[in-house]
Amino acid sequence: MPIEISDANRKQLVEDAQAVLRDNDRGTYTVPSNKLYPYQWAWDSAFLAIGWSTFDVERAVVELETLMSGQWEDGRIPHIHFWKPDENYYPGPAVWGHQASSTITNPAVFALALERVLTHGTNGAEDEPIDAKRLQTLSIANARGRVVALLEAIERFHLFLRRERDPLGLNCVSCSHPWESGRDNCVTWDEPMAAVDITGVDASGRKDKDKVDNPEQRPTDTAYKGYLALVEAIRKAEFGPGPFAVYDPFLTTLLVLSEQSLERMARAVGDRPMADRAKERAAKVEASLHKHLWDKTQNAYAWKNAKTNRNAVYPVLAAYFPLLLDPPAAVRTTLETRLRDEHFGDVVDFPTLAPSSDHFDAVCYWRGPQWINMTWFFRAHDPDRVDDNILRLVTQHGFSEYFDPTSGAPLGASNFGWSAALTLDILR
Ligand code: 2M8
Repeated sequence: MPIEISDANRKQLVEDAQAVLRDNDRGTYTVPSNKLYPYQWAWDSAFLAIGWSTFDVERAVVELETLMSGQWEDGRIPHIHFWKPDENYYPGPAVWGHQASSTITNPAVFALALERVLTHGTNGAEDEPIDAKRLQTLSIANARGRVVALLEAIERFHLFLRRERDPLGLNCVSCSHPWESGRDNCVTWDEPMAAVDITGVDASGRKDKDKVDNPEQRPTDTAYKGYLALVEAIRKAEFGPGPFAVYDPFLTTLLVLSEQSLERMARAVGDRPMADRAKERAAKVEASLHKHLWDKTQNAYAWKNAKTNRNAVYPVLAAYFPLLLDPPAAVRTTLETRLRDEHFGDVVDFPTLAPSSDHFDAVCYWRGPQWINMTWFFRAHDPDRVDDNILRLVTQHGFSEYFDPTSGAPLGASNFGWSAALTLDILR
């Protein structure tokens, strides 16, 4: 039975979600959680901007502008901006070897977010592409100039990914650290991380484990040693990619979707050359995803370790993101069937790892729990199911960071930014 929410409860939910954003607001950026993550995180801010735009479009645009103001010369958008020193998070600037920001990046979701902000800011329907006429109704000062500046920054970032995250020239996206993918301790990284030397690495500075109800909800110390070893290797490589490079169908899909968004927005602001460039890149990356990361023998999209050239497939939700594009018909059928069989549950759908996997862990971070941002993407595929799942979780358990997919129980931080922000998007 789909969840039914009365008008009064709906109104309350909107007020509660807006309150989370206000609580986590630091003026020009929003932290994911006051308790666990006291800085600006890149892909969190993209989702947060979407949330803000449902009730304050100016604030939404400022969120993205702050994010882009810390973009590096090479186009990189760091995954964390350390705008104000804060002792409550580890690793901080001293470990990264960079005062202003971390030195790695995050999934390409910024064009998608900006497009959604513009849709909300111009009162557009969900599926109505943004165009020049509608853009004129965006009620912020100097709207066109500000949108153009954001588009240019986003294009520089897309070019950074093409230049710095494609070591084998496959036209797909790899990541140089599990944190770049946002899916920190996902099983897709177990094998490549096992090759990272963690001898002598000290993870005792961790602050995260004490901030959750049960440390088992967080990655292990061994995993953290690996993350810190890579941070150090990247620092030694003068912030070049370091020793870890794994092609990821999830990151590659997000780049295609973002290039498609960039194309539509570039057309709306009248920049045809940018729109044409984005269109060409989107087509090229999508064709390469289906060609290079679809593993015919294993009948699934694969993670390709660029260091060993080995493909590996995993029963993770991230493997189904190509469904949001235009895969060959037979591939689509295979994926749809498997998604239904392995990721639709009795209590909660869209766990990050199939419960049938030997590695499934119902409470440990990215190794099974349901994450609202991951689920939200599947609105393009199955909106009723997604909305029902998310609204059920947040009405019953609050805006938690993640949820136990076997019970719906809340995990990690409470009052978590993107959980509230994407609920606002759905309720709009
Ligand atoms: C988590 O990652 C950070 C490291 O970047 C951490 O665990 O300290 C992930 O869930 C990531 O996807 C998210 O962006 C970040 C902040 O919410 O937390």
